[in-house]
Amino acid sequence: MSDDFAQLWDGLAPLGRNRTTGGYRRYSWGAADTEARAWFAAAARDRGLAVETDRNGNLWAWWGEPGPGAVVTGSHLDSVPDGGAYDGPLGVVGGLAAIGELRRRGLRPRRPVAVAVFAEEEGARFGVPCLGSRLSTGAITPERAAGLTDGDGVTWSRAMERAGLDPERMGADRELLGRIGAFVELHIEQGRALACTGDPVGAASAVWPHGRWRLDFTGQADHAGTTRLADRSDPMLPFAAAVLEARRAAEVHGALATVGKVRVSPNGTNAVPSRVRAWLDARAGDEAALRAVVDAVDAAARDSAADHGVTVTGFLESASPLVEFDHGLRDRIAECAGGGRAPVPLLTTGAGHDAGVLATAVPAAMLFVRNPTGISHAPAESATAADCRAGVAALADVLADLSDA
Ligand code: HGY
Ligand code: MN
Ligand code: MN
Ligand code: MN
Repeated sequence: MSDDFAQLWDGLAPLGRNRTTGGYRRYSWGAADTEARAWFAAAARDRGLAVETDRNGNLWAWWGEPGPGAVVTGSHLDSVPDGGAYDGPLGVVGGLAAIGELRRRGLRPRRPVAVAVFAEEEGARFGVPCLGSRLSTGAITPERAAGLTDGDGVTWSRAMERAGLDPERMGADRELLGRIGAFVELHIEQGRALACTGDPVGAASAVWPHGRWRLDFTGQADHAGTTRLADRSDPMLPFAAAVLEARRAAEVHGALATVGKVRVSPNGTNAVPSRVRAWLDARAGDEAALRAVVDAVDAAARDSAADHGVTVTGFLESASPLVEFDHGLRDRIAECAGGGRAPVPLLTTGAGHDAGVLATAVPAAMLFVRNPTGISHAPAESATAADCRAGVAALADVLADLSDA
């Protein structure tokens, strides 16, 4: 394996990294994301790929005329706040490096091959994850996407316009999806399964059902030093009850529930808040467990709000059903990635991916690269160079196989 991967990696890794925390802050259409997208387009063109931006802001780098039966790989460049280096970029850099590897082997695909970069995969700025791939598959309407806003009230449409795109063109892209014969995303594993089995590479079998709910707790702002406890309508209390119930219910139902984002208004030390806005991220191996956790949190929030004279309103921001990847493609890539030895292990994941969204429209699958600590969505996310190379080599084998190279 040439050190094409290392050279590409060194070009992208510094973009958007926060020097203090070592984490990444690449928010869609922001300066760092724009810089990373420009880096991708230049690196792809340097490799003779034709680069286009689709109607929903996703980037496509084509090897060969875009056409039916295309074999597509890729991932995303945007990050969560202070995200790790590999979540997304490993699949983007890995895709470019895998094409470089096919060329190094003197292989010429008989089908078009492309590397895609999907917009707003983390939903860190506009709240709905996999927004670019959801728009392309019609999983979200352009009307709803257009009105999504970031923390400063900037809409998705406005941000697209500022990036030089026409939001009026947003929407399901059947023509583009019709070209795709198979989509295979390379991604760092966000867990420790491969670290436990000792395999550098694995393949995904399914993505858990998961979703994001917003809870608005509205009370009465008041003075912290003069308002009697009995006279308060403090939204912080039902918020706290909801957070504790999320943890309890998740334990009971073998699920995962997180409240990692909260906005307090007016957010003053000496003021009883008027409003607490919080987001619940819940995930489970099956829909029933997921539903049970969300219902339990909703009930706890409402009961506590009633006790404290607070109103609570819940909004479903995004939901993703259980995704079982295409069995034929899944098994074929697991075999191929095994390189003539045993197929690589199959893993379920609680992490959402563009591959999971695209799976509703085209045959899709995922390859995972070992994550020695399992840590992700944090600056400490890591993967060894050897395992990244093993992932790229496996992806190259898969692309060669699927594109009849
Ligand atoms: O949050 C997730 O599941 C993924 O990292 N977008
Ligand atoms: Mn992520
Ligand atoms: Mn990701
Ligand atoms: Mn993804």
